[in-house]
Amino acid sequence: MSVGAGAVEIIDLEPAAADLATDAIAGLVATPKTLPCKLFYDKRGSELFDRICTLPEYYPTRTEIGILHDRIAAIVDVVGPNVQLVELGSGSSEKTRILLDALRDPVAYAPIDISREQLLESADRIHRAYPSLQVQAVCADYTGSFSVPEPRRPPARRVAFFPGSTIGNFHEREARHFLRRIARIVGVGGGLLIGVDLRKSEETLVAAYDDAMGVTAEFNLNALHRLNREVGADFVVDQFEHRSIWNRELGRIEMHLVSRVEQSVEIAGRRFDFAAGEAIRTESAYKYDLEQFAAIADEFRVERVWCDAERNFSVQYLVAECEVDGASPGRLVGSS
Ligand code: AVJ
Repeated sequence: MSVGAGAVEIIDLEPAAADLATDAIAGLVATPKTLPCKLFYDKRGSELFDRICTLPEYYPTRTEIGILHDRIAAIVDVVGPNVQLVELGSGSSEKTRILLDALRDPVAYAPIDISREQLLESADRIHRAYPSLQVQAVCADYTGSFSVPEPRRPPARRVAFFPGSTIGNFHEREARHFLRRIARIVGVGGGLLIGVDLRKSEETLVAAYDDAMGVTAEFNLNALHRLNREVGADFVVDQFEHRSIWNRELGRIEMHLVSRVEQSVEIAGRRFDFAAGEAIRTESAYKYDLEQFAAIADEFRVERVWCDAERNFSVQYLVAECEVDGASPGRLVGSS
């Protein structure tokens, strides 16, 4: 589907309709019980997430925006002119605008998002703010397989933008695979501008996921409200409480919903029993050292890393390299 000359183009890859009940049940039969973190982002959850981003304890958003603002000259310098900018999960366009305001002659902006409504809204906003920029909205699940359309004007390179430290929500193996897929999508010499949250004191991390105003608790509990609303589950939400813990061994923050009492819950005709104190893990957010992250992004070369003064958060520019059978990337590029 494509709408009128000069308007936003929509490439609809028809992401499979999310089957909430199936995903929830798959997590709840596991030991320990889990629920997928994508459950958070219905309309209410997305609003709560936007509020989280403004909380004093939640340092990642303002720190990343600060780095982007302060280092934008250096960033556009390494990214270069005439790029096709591909955004993975185009939720908040505030970060995108910082880039688009400074990039030299970007060829096209291709936001990729699973939520059609949000995608069209944000693509349209960008189109109105940058009328001469080709906007290629791709409705797809960026964690699945997707392709990026060629822009009208040939780009110097493709650069993916993946802010927010959302990479932290992937387990290590998934993160490795995901980053390899991105490397293939941007191609050798293409780039990835990514926000990566860093290890820091347990106190700071736990507070970022358990704020004093209780917004994160509400965000977490909304997953249960959503299952009640959308698949007719019968969670008594008051009988669960939010918890955020630092798992030192695995290097991740975990959000849990802890059952306050012994109880059972029914979802789509299946019953799940909870012991008093039993937890459902609803999110993992891995926090990396720079070295660790570089090892995971193994088909990229880390070109530049920008941090805030406290080294709480990093914005990194990675360049895709071919890494096949130990052959040197230079030779591979030269011979292909
Ligand atoms: C920005 C989606 C990666 O782990 O920080 C914020 C979401 N969860 N508070 C994060 C989140 C709880 C989040 N991501």
